[in-house]
Amino acid sequence: MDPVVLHEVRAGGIHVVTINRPKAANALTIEVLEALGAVIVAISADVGARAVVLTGSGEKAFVAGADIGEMRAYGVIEAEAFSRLGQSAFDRLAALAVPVIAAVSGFALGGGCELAMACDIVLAGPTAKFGQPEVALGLIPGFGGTQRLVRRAGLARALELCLTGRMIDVDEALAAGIVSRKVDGPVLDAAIAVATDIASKGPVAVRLCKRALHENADGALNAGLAAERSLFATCFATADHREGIDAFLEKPRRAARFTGS
Ligand code: CO8
Repeated sequence: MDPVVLHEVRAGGIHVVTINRPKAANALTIEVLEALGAVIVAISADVGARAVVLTGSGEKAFVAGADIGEMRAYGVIEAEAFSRLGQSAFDRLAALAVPVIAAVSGFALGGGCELAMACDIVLAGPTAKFGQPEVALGLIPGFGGTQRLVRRAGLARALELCLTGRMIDVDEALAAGIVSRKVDGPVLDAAIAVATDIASKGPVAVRLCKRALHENADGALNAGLAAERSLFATCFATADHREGIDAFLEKPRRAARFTGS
């Protein structure tokens, strides 16, 4: 049996993670969520990690949601445990120190839309379709959709999408703030290119920048500005900041050689 989650570490500290159940539109089972959790732990332990690309196998789907067949047997207790498992995997993905880039082709529905929204950057191709169709199954989103969609797309759009279960195309998802950028060529290649670009920047600065954007995202402006100030100042304790500034100021200007220190 093929592993349900593939994990490959490419040159330059780029981790590529693929949800690998193409015959079931990459639907999320307990096994997938546990395997994803284990991969996230491995990435967290890699000090050389620079960025993560997350995608689904095949062209049909990024992830078409939680596995509906598996959920059929659930009672209230099993459903709560399943929701907790998915939320915790997605929270840990979002909390990785390095940026996570979703490469979305095809369906990103239910848990798939929720998974994409747990990523820092969402790249999507022309076939991408997003939605929270759970109400059609007599359910509600359970892997963070009611919370992350509001934060990304605003309450009015989130209510309309969750209450109708309507599927939207990539252009509407881009306008809603679910997608960061639409790409016309192969989405995985585009995501690797973004990861490679990020990997060429100051590694400590990239991590601190991600933290500054996420930290206090829901809180008061003053607390967010204080966190930003402190993280900004921390950059000045790195050798990389001096290298970045020197490389810019040198004549002729040169590319910085960051060491992550
Ligand atoms: N679960 C299990 N299998 C699925 C899923 C899914 N979510 N989506 C697709 N598949 C399977 C199909 O059953 C089919 O398998 P088979 O060939 O063996 O019959 C195969 O993938 C291909 O799918 P289709 O034949 O249906 O392909 P279509 O092109 O006709 O349609 C769609 C593709 C539109 C993606 C359609 O399959 C669909 O609507 N899928 C369901 C989408 C959905 O409702 N997702 C939300 C699920 S609920 C959820 O994610 C809640 C998350 C939180 C849960 C926590 C609560 C406890």
